[in-house]
Amino acid sequence: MYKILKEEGRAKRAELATVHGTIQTPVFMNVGTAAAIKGAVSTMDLQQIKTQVELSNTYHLHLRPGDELIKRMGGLHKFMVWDKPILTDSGGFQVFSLAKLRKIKEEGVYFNSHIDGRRIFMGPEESMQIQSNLASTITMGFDECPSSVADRAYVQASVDRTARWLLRCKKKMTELNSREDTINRHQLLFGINQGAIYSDIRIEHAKKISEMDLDGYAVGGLAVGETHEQMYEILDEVVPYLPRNKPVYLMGVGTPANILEGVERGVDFFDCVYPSRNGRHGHVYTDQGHLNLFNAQYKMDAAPIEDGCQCPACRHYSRAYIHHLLKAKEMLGMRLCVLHNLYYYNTMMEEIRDALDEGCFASYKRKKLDGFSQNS
Ligand code: PRF
Ligand code: ZN
Repeated sequence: MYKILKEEGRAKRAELATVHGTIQTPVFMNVGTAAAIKGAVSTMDLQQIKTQVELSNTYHLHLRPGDELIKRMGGLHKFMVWDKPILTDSGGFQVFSLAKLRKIKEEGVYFNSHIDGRRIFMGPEESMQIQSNLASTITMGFDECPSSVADRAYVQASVDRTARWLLRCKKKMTELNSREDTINRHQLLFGINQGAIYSDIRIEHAKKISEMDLDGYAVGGLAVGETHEQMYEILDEVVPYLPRNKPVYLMGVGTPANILEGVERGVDFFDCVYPSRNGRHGHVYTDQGHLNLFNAQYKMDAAPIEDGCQCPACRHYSRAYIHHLLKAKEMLGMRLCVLHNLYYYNTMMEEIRDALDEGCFASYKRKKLDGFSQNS
């Protein structure tokens, strides 16, 4: 059950009740593609850094270790020891970004695994079966994410097929949820809007999928090469055509500034590899913009990454120590940066929710953006 608690313009403060607990939105989901947050971050750590939802990928877990193995191990929650919500992406996007020799047909996609090259088929039914085996909290519809430079005719044909695929996903999910041997029989299904930068195609698709009465709706196909301004424009145009009384998820986005702009436009859910990927490269986020701890200027800096930050890195360690760890290629250096970054994102989402609760999101957003521009 999704409930809007407060609104400010189009921005929503809401909650989504699931079998794995209630998600407070707006929320940033922490990306653990192959059932692990990269940077040696465990699910025990996630409990310390305000993570509400972990995100894993159908494509990766199907290839390795295999979703049937995970089902036999009791499902993804038990396997990775995480009892809060998990969202699984459908595999659509990863097939298109990682797999080799793809062939798209009406029935689904034939591709070669990026791990061992073996030929695999995945269509809407397969994606739902895999996500049901994983027993995640929220599943995503199987979609094609056309390139941001694809021509209009290609995008139209692709989006029409993605809409047909979504109907097949819904039918299959309904069947799986009614089976005795399904681990999580309350799996939710979110549909994904596509249409590249063609707003009329996106709006038509948004209307069509809104009628399918799904548990939530995602805007996919953004942050794939278009400018930030184009992305904001598309959100301005498309979000009003998605049901207001359902959660909205902006896939693979983004920077702290992108998230603030997304919230303003009515987005509830976000996910992105930036905090973990950048952390592994010594890039850390602060309210004054980002720092690169590899930089020699931090060699003797006794301050924490960010003054007042209560994350496991800042509570104990100096910039100088983390700089040393990074230079010495000690894994702990990466780990501390990733923990700080995820804590930073999760804390920003908490501040956003508090600001919405108090009706001062607009001024919070302005202040936060002003801070970022000091040092970036
Ligand atoms: N589709 C799916 N997953 C995604 C995307 C998409 O378009 C994106 C686009 N930014 C990220 N992850 N299924
Ligand atoms: Zn910190």
